[in-house]
Amino acid sequence: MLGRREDRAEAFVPNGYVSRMNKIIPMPLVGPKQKCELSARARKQPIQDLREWLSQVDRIGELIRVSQPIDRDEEMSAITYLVAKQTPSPAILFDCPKGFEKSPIGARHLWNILGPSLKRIALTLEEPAETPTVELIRRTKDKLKRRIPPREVAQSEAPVYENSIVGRKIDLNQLPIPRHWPLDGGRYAGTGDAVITRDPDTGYLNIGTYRMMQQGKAQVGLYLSPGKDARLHITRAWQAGKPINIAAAWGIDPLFMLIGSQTFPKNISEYEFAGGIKGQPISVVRGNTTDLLIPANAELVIEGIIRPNSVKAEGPFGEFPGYYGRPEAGCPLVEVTAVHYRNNPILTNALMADYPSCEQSGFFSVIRSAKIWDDLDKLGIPGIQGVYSHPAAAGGFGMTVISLEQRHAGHAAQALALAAQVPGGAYYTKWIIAVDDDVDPTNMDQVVWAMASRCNPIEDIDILRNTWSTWLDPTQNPPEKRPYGSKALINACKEHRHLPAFSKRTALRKDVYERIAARWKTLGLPGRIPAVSAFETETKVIYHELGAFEPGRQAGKQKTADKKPRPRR
Ligand SMILES: Cc1cc2nc3c(=O)[nH]c(=O)nc-3n(C[C@H](O)[C@H](O)[C@H](O)COP(=O)(O)O)c2cc1C
Ligand SMILES: [Mn+2]
Repeated sequence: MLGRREDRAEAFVPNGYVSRMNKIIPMPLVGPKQKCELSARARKQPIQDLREWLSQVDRIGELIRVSQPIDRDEEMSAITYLVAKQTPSPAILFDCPKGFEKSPIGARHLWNILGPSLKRIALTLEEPAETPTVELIRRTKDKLKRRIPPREVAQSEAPVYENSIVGRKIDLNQLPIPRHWPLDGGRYAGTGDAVITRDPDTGYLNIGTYRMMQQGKAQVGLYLSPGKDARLHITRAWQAGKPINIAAAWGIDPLFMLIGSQTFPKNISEYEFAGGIKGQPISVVRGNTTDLLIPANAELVIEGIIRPNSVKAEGPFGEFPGYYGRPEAGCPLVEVTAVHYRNNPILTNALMADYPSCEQSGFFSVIRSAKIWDDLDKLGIPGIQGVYSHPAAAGGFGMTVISLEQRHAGHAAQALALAAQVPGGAYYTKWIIAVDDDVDPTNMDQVVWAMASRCNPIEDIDILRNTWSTWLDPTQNPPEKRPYGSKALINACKEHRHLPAFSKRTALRKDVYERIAARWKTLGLPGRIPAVSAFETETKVIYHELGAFEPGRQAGKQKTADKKPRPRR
């Protein structure tokens, strides 16, 4: 479970995070299919589609297949809610949605896709399953700097075109679209999905993960928070009196959900960042009834059109903070023009709930953290040692912790203000906390210790008002006040002004730690020696702000140092 760091046995080592080596999971050679996938993996071939992803997840023992009939209404979500609270918490493939045994499409359902499993999150990001958390965030952050444009393939080469239904033959009732929560306003398709729209101004293709409520045989509603890219595209098209095309992949390689749920620049396609993570272009194929490029290896894709000012009421829906959102009077209405799917397509579902049952919680703690860190890197903010969006904070949206090596006066305050407002971190977040580099941002025990011992609330808390938020924040009341939010910036770093005088923390000597580590087992001590993030050091605090670069001329010492006669040369 993500909240329990001890399960991951990893060390937070400031200035490098060199910790336990990644173990490669041994993979048994069973059957010709796996053999072929193994050799692909040996060539470091990235995962090509959801089915390959599932076989890798199966190999690490994190896939459960339920073959008994399960009701798509509340049962699948209930099982997911409960399994997500277990450790380990496998992904669940429901092979037999109850009542759909004779459906010509034969769709299956995947739930608890990533859930709280850091192993599955790592695999999705093309990293070894055992990669320690901060290292995984750091590697992902670096990969986000690499953009690779998608590669268009012919329709004949695209698995998603195995089957196509267009026009009046479309009947979404043939799909076991599920109801997640008892008071939901309808059934929701494409929760763990990738919605594709083209920006009417620049033509770039956006990928966003947005839920869709079934509204009819060939109609779905699209819920879009203020400021989200598809919403901006639709608004621009409607301002020009034009319809807008849309496609949605409802069964995807989970990487699309990771990328589709982060805030990227509003003029660069998310396909390029997904390619960057894979280290290879994403295969895309042209739509049949739209000019959009859709993921060629998706399980099921719908294409559709949103006509000017066509809206319909939708919701409520059990949302990421763990509360129902309010019903929306008018959500863009998609008329579905085509459905393409692979044989027995697997639909990807994302439950929104309290932690750890919220699908986005676990992976936000990695990809959102990486995105914020990448944004700070781009701005050239030095000394950042780690960034962490805590998964329990409203689906990972609510809190950002940054660990930094304080390098100058005002550095922590600057990092806090920017982390609060960079594109990757601005939406919803209420608590932004800065800690020093000896504090592991992923370890709440350490963060709370820093807040309680290094933060002086009257000095160290600032508030930002009228910030980017959502109608889904239950605390903005009366609801008419929404969708604005506020943010608290909490400086839990040692007070920079008094760094040389700040009380020294108690820490073990490294050589003593190592001596004990060497004898841990023979002393009969339990388990493994715990990792420690700070050791006693002799290093003096260098404090440049007094204008004195010379050794010895530090705060507190200045007077005596000044009195000493200069040595003769
Ligand atoms: C499973 C899941 C479902 C989501 N559903 C919605 C949604 O229905 N509406 C919405 O505005 N954002 C939703 N989000 C959040 C958006 O994906 C996220 O804000 C993202 O930045 C949107 O992409 P964009 O920046 O390209 O607009 C969801 C996120 C996840 C992980
Ligand atoms: Mn976007």
